[in-house]
Amino acid sequence: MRSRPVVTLAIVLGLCSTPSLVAIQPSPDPESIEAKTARLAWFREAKFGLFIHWGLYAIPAGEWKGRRIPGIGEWIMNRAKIPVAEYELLARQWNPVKFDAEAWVSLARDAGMKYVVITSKHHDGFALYDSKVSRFDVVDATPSRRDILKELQAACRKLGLPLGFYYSQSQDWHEPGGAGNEWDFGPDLGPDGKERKDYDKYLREKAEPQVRELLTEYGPVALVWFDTPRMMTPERAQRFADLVRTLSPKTLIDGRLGKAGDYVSTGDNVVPGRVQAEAWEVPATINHTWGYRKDDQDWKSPGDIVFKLVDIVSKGGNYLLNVGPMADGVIPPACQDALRTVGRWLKANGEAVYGTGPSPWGEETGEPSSRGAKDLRGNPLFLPHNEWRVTAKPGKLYFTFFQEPRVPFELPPMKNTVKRAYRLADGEEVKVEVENGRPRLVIPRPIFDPTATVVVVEIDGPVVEPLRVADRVATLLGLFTRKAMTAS
Ligand code: H79
Repeated sequence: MRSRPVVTLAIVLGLCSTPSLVAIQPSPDPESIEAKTARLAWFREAKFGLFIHWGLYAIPAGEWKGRRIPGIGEWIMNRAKIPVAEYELLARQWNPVKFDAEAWVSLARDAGMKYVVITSKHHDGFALYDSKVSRFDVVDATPSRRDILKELQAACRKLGLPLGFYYSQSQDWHEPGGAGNEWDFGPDLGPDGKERKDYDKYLREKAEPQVRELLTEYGPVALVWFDTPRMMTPERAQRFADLVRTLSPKTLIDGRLGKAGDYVSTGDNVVPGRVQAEAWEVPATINHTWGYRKDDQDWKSPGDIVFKLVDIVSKGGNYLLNVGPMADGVIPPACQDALRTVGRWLKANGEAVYGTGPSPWGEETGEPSSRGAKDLRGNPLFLPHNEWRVTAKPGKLYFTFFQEPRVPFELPPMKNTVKRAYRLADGEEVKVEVENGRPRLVIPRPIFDPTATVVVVEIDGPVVEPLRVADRVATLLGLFTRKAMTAS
């Protein structure tokens, strides 16, 4: 049974745009389940994290030699087929004079985010810290010489936010043995599918020692965020897992190592349709790129971000929302504004998010198309419903409305009785009427906060006891019988 949620997740996602991205793996050995649950406790509470993609690619910012290079900004070396020797020269221009680690972490805190994950090394191979096993890093190769991760680690410690590191374990376009750079070093695989590079040499001499450095010198490391596990056999993935587990047993492993981690990572920007029991996380962009691109200022609105956060949390997941700082070290101001607005909403309504459990129902998130329509990948088309979501804590349900209900809002079926209901942001009582045995909320119009209004419903008993169809029929029959009896 334990593997089912993961399978369902994969089916609902209908993924495969980035085939390697979701770990569809059997659950880990039983001996580790307790340890895993304990490791995951903070992560399951946190719900909302800040992802940061920063590196040399912030300098060209989507443009190379006067040409606009389409696609995600951190892929520019690949998309423009920039030779290593030329890309390396960018390091000489790296001088982020406005970088202020505390400003970044304060932004995360103000946005209501509870953890930070930054690219320690992306596919381009450039490390944002002083690595002893490579000179292609922010201290050895740049005039700035500031150790970005050291400064961030100090800021996160000071402000009390856990810090995790993205690490591209497979792709490293700077190294002849790393995966992905086929323009300088030829194809990773031959026509026979056999590996043609000394990939294990790269793993042994760069990737594994760098992960070791991060875990030992930049700890405590909240999590390691591996990505795109090309050529990651279970044995190779296990070597990384062993490093993490032995050097830092509390550190979480994401879902893209190449074997099951502590939680499932969905595809980039992919939100599953339904509640998932397993811990999971959506990595997502705030515009359309991870690394900064000067031509992408299309920031998601605060309302959109709040919806996505509550939607994800009501399905049991975490939202890891990315920003791409500019080369001078500043996070684009418009994107900061959107995040701070989300933070103000969370200040009043965070009780409906942090530490909550998912929806006790789940049918509210949408339904398969009744006409049997298929999506682009041939999977049954899922039609989401986006009017409201619900999260839960013992004895309490948090209904978040993203638009004004058109009629009094009938609570989903449950055996529990409703004790009272009130608005979360200001504590104002919300009237509960009972009609045909079903309680409904009478929500004053116009709705309090058109972005998202939370109504807390207190129930008897700690958890919702769902009312099955048979129970509902019985209730209705009971009512009819009573009515008939009083009428006669
Ligand atoms: O770090 C971010 C991305 O750089 C990384 N994962 C997130 C968290 C990622 N690596 N690979 N992918 C995402 C899939 C990449 C797909 C594409 Fe492309 C890159 C589409 C366009 C550029 C590869 C190159 C496929 C077409 C061109």
